[in-house]
Amino acid sequence: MRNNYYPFVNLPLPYPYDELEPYIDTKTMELHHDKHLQTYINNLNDALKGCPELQKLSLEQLIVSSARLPKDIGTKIRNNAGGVYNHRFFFNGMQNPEDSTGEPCGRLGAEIVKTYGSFDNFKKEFKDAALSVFGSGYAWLVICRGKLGIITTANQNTPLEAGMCPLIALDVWEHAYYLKHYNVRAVYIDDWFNVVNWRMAEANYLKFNL
Ligand code: MN3
Repeated sequence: MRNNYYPFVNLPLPYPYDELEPYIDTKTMELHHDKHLQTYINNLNDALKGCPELQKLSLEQLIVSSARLPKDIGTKIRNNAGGVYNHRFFFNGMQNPEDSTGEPCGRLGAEIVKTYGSFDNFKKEFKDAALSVFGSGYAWLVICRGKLGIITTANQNTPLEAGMCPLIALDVWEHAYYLKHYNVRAVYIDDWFNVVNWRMAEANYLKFNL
């Protein structure tokens, strides 16, 4: 089930809350999924409640068309549809550290080495980008005009609005790490690399890069 249309429901995580231990703690996952994501879902449904025309649009269509909507509802839809899309993408892009390949594989793995020189250098550039987000936002590995790129987005903005195809997302809002790491975002980023689902990233890459 993808639940890509109104009314949106909070799909369960694709793994148990404690699946990402010891790198991402159970309590953070419970709050992040059941409270933070749930709030975006509720607010998005609330914004769409009286708008039958907009209810026909998919989550992605809502995001890319939000800029053309009247400012008050456009902003509400952009922020909350983005919050739903970004969190689903982030959660789906992680897995049990025992199952993670630890580094990118297949054609994506080869393309990362070609673009960044080595996986270690990619990690360094991605971490620098994630640390550079001022306030709340995300770091992403994307395809932009046929090439790999590392970008950041503020708040709940998405790469979709800029016409980019996301492969991997890292949520760097403080609620993603504060319980375990307090204010130390750098260690959270290091920990996150242990639970990246590179097979999912590869599947995203193949889907967008045929
Ligand atoms: Mn979050």
